[in-house]
Amino acid sequence: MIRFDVFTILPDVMESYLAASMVGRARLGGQVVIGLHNVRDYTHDRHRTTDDTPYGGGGGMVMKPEPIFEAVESVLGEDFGQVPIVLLSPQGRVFTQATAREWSRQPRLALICGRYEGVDERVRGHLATDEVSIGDYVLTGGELPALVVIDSIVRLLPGVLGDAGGPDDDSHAHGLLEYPHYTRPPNYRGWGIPEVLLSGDHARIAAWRRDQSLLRTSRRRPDLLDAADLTPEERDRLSTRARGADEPADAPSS
Ligand code: JD8
Repeated sequence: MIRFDVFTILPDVMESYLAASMVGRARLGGQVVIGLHNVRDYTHDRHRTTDDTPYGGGGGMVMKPEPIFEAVESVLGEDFGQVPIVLLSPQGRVFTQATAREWSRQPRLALICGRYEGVDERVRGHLATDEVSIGDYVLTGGELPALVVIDSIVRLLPGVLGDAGGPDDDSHAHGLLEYPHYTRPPNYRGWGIPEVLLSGDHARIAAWRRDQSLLRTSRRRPDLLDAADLTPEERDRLSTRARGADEPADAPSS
């Protein structure tokens, strides 16, 4: 079981996604508990103010430190100091599958979502223990990044994905892109499927899939190959193999 505590001024927006997705099922199954905490509930003024103008001037608003500190300290209680407190921010290190795997072994994680121009720097310096970004593009706040982090961790938990062919089978598990997938019909608008997939020869199918993963990765994401889990033979083959177009699809099967 893992517990997430999310600090946001938009808990309702997050709840609608978290209720509907596979994360929703994991919550019903008791593998995940998600506490959504409205930072506004931790303000003390009549207007429940969560943001203010920046010192030094300039445009935009900055999220005030007090409601965020008080919310996190109050919710984490005795666990404060033990739990990673993650700030979602474009300035963080990029969140990867390796981070998802590490955090999936934690019993509890706190996620702070800013809005506007971001949070007062003291949140970053004196409350957050980690700062991550989900990628190099600009969003309007940390809520979508927090959902991304939660989703990527929840699907790694035992018993969440249901059947076999789970997390180990997919893209990034070995550091390679996925092989092509096909389902019925075998001929759609004249486009067939690779004959090998109809052969019933499981060794040949596994070899074809591995080969497709390697070829795809070397064509589309050669940057992944350094860290990928490859045999010396596979590395040797890739270095000598022409990195041409993906092999053309096999002839239609019918
Ligand atoms: C948190 C406020 C908006 C960002 C002024 C636009 C993560 N990969 C990512 N992209 N964007 C975010 C992100 C954006 C956020 C906040 C995360 C809080 N904003 C700000 C800086 C410029 N506005 C993110 N993780």
